[in-house]
Amino acid sequence: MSASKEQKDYHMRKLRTHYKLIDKHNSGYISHEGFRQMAEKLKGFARMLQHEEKALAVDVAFLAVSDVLKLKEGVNYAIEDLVKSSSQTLLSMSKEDAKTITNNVHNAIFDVADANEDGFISLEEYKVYFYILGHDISDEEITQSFNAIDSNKDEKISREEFLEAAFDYFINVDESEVAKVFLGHLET
Ligand SMILES: [Ca+2]
Ligand SMILES: [Ca+2]
Repeated sequence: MSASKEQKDYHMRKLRTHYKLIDKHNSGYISHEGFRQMAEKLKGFARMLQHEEKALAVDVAFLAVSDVLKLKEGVNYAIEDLVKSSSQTLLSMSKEDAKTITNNVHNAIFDVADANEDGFISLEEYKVYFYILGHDISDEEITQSFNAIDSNKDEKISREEFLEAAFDYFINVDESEVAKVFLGHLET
């Protein structure tokens, strides 16, 4: 897949937005441990609901991501370097391989977020998911994200809608409505 300069810049903007949310102290750096902490928060929530198998799935998914992004334990990565390298990595993969990765991670996230296990993420569950992660996103932005992902407008997010939106955010290079709000406003 070959992307134009504009498309690459846009893709990097989305990744930058994601990494800045993980970098809670605005240090400009993310470590392997930074990703781990995100996984630990989701696992803790799954365990609280006694969903042990979901906690294990989160572990597997996050290990796979740090493997793809080639993150090593104990190393701090400057966010800008990580944005460039991970954008190149993701855009050089086949769409099928990229889909496998985003699906693995977001299936695990979906299962954790769907706390009452009815097969959908409600707005309340979606808010709880963001509170668990501790991402600095306003309630209004969470609601905008929810509404954009809910493409059939039935006021709940299905697994298909969630996987679709995640793929659009992390892999597609063209601007879309859902990517503008998926993780709150995009960083410049
Ligand atoms: Ca649910
Ligand atoms: Ca829906």
